[in-house]
Amino acid sequence: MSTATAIAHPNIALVKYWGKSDATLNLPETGSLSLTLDVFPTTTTVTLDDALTADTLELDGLPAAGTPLDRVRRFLDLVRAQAGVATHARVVSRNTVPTGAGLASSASGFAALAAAASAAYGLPTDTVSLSRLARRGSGSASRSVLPALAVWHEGDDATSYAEPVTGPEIAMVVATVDAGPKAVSSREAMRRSAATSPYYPAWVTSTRETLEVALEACADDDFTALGRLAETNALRMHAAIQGCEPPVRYLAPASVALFDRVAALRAEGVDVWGTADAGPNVVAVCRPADAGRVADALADLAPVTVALPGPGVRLVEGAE
Ligand code: 2P0
Repeated sequence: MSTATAIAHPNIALVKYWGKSDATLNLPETGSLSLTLDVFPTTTTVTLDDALTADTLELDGLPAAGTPLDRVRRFLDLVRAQAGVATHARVVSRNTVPTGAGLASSASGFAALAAAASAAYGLPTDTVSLSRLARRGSGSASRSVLPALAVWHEGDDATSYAEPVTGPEIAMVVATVDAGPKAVSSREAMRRSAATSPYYPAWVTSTRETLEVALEACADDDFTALGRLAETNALRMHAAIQGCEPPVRYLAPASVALFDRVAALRAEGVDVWGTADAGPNVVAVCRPADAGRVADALADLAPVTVALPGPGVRLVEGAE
């Protein structure tokens, strides 16, 4: 019985992915740039089983149904088609952060699933193949295949994958405002933004420009320029989201308070910038030497976790 286990970590984008050019192939409208973290790993085991008539999914110790199971089954259908193998599988996945908390559990989840499923079904496990495959499960998962800084290219099915980027030393202080599931999924809000937000075309144009400048800042080892671009890009994404009909708003009063605290720290001379994904949690982007001070300054507003650059996805020994 073929089985494989993989571990992947979430990533936080400095230049965000928000919108698709192709929903079936899961191609992004623009490229994006992220940091894979060293916290909150997902461990996933895929075990082929001839006795199964459908794939099963256990998520954090409980049998999963509904959307999570459907997404895993569709993903494994793709893997089976590529591998030419019909056998169904048992998938056991464990997150160290609550699923759907806005901390990119789908990124670590589908990166780990892509690696474990590729190994179990006999598909290639090189980084490009895994990144392309992980993209089909969840766009941001293409970046969690890579360690540390990674750029995920827009393009076509063959060329849209993530690659490593060399850049400045970065730490991230994750401030968890709300660990519960979000009211509107990022997939739905992304679709709604493209379909209804009058700011979406400007978001696409500006993000393409921002990504180019951000990659230059990485090449120049310019933390300050990269941090500033990241905060601007995040607020522009939320502006585009807030143009949706029916309305979507992810930032909460506590999120705004955290952005204000980050700005106050900057006024005190700390090189720190804010970002936020599709939820109320705020991530402070700073130099590693400042991470302790930043964490202390945010801790009365929300529980904080200090993260450093983390590893790419890896296959490990051991079964479920
Ligand atoms: C990002 N997010 O770049 C952006 C910023 C959330 C806000 O990628 O539909 O779960 O599965 O491809 O990857 C979240 O979107 O969306 C995301 P799908 P995904 O990190």
